[in-house]
Amino acid sequence: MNKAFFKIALFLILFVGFVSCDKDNDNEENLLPAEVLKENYTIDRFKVLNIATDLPSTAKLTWSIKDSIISENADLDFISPFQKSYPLTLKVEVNGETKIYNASINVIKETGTYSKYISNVFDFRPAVGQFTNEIPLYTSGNTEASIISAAKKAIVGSNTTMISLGGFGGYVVFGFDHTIPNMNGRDFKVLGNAFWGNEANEARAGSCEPGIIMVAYDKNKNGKPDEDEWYEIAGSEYFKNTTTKNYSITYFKPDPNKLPAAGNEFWQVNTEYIKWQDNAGNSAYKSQNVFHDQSYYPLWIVDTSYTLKGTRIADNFYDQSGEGSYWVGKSFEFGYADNAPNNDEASNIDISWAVDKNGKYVKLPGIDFVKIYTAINQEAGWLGEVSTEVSGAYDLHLN
Ligand SMILES: [Ca+2]
Ligand SMILES: [Ca+2]
Ligand SMILES: [Ca+2]
Repeated sequence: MNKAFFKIALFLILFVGFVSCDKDNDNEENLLPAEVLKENYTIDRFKVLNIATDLPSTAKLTWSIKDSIISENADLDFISPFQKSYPLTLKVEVNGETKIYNASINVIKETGTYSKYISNVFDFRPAVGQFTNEIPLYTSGNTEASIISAAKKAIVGSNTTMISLGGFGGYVVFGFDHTIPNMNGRDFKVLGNAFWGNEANEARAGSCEPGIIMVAYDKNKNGKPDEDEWYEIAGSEYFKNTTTKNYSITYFKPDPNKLPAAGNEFWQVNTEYIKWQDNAGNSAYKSQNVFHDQSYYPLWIVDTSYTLKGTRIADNFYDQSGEGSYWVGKSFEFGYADNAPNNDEASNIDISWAVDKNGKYVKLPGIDFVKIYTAINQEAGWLGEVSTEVSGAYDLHLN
């Protein structure tokens, strides 16, 4: 062994180390390309810009506008209500290596004019109810399509009237002419006819008939809500054990010739009017009151029964008078339709409350469609069934 040997050995170790180190660098150069983003993106206000990347699955992505992280997904869904230019930064980390990419997103004014209100009604199927066939009005020969178009006349635009969804499960599906962006805080308002009762007796109670709100983002851009695009807004009752998920109820068409007569006094309800049955093994009758003598079963539905389903929340009405004369419905804290007066913050909804079927929060860039259905299966004495009313909705970000 001599000095020369050691020198060669040392040289070899250093050389091999250098080569392997250089090889690592080469690999990482291959993992992270020089270009990932375009220099500029252009998108209309209230439209979602999708920027897809094709990076190794082990890469950690951080999308930012200035100092705010806006996403950590592989793809970015960007939307803004403002006509503005945004400096976009994408940080990519993989195998301890970090690379920064920059781009600019130009949000431009759309051509044409958006409406902040509902622009279309896709579906309407009320449950059995005292306003069914009245709001909107059924006339002889009407089909499901004509009733949906009557519902559309009622709640599209700013000049709206009301539709009633009847008892549990009755629903309406509507949409907007743009995507309502999911910004910080609440994003849209649902209009109903809730009002407070005597606040000296009880605050935040009165005529509150909560409806579940579902939202959909038109991810596949086909202009309609698809089954896999729906998410439920998890209102204040969603995670409570008094709430029943996947509840379903079947209503049976009554034989008009075999009905007991209703009374003449306002509290005399016909308690054996329309039979219903739920998926928990309960069965009973919906009652008919003296104020409404039209059929409570939707007359355009030819089937002798129909089933409605969804999340059911606990009964919220009780008889405050103790003698059946004054029924009051308590308002829930947040996240429901027709649950608080239209000027109350509780009628405003945050898209960030949306959850998937397993109750896991989802991050939607915005929403294009809303479905509302009655969340309660309760008869409130002479007031009749608890039924959600909808008289419109609007985007809180569009002025
Ligand atoms: Ca929001
Ligand atoms: Ca769709
Ligand atoms: Ca109502």
